[in-house]
Amino acid sequence: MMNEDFSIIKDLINNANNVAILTHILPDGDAIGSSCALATLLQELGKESKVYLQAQLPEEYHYFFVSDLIEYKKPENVDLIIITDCAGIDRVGDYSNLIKKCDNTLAIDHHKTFMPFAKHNFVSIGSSSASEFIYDILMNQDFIIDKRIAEFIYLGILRDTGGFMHDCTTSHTLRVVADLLEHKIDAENINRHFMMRTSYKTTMLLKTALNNLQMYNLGKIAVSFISQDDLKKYNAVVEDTGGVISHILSIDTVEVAVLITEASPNVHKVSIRSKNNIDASEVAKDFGGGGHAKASGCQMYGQIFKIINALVKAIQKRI
Ligand SMILES: [Mn+2]
Repeated sequence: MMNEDFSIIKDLINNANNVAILTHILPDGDAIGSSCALATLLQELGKESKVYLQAQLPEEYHYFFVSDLIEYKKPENVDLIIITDCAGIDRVGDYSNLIKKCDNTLAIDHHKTFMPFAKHNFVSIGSSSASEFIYDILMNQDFIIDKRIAEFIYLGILRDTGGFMHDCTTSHTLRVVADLLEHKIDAENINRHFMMRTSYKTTMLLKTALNNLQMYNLGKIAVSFISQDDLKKYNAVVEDTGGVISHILSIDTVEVAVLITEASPNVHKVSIRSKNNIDASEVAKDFGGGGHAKASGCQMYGQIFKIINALVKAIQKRI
C-alpha cells in the first residue's frame, strides 16, 4: 500500500514493542538524522528501538551522542521495521531479507525513484529529505518532538538541502526549520560541524589540486589532477578528495571543472562538474562513464597528459 492515512503509522507504532529502524547503506546525514529521530521518539514512547547499522557510524556523526540508539548486531524479535530514506529495497543492504520476513514493515522516503518494498509505503517527493517528511508525519499525528529529535531532523534537512542551498529547499522546508529552532537546537554548532569542516588530508589535496590547476578556453574549462604520490604523501584515499572539485567549479569563469585522481597506478578516477549548459554526463559517456547533467564521472587509464588532452577536447567540442 502506498501513502495511506498517516494514522496507520501511529497505529503501527502504538501496537509495536520492539522496533528496528533501518536506513540505506553508506548512510548520509539524512539517513542518520531520520533514523535516529525515529529511534529517539520510539524510546521516549517506552518502546525497545534501535537503528541497526551494517558498518561503523562515520566519524563525523560522533558529534551526536548516539550509543544508546545505534546497534551493530542483527535485529531479533522485532515486531515492526521502519525503513527511512531508501528509494528501493536494494538500498537496504544485508538486512533486506528481514523486511520480507517481518509482518509489519513501513518505508518512509522522499526520492522520486521510490519503488514500494514494504507493507506500508509513504513517499513525499516534494520533501527536501526523509527527515522533513518524518517531521510532517509526527506533527500531523501529534507526536511530541523534543530538542534531541529536533536536532536529528535538522541534521537531515541541513545535509540533503546542502545547507538550504539546493532547489529541494522549499518555503515549507524553511517553516519546518523555523519550528525546529523553536526547540532551541544548537544550529550554529551543527552547521559548523556538518557544513564547514574539512580534514587536514582533504585540505592538503585541495592545495595540490590548486597547484596543478590548468585553465582552457579563457577560463571556462578548469582541469586538475592528484597523483598516487600525492595521495600517499598525505596518507589519503580517493574519498578524501571530496569537496575539492566544488572549489574548482566555484571559480567565477569556470563552466566545467574536472578533477582526475590516480586511484591506483595509471588508473584514474575522473570527476566532471558543470554549472550551466554543458552536459557533464555526455562528456563522461565519451569515456564509458555516466551520471547527471551537472555531475558525472568515468574511469580512464594511462598517462595523465593524454587523459587531460582527451577530456579537454571532449569538453571543447560541446562549448
Ligand atoms: Mn535523503
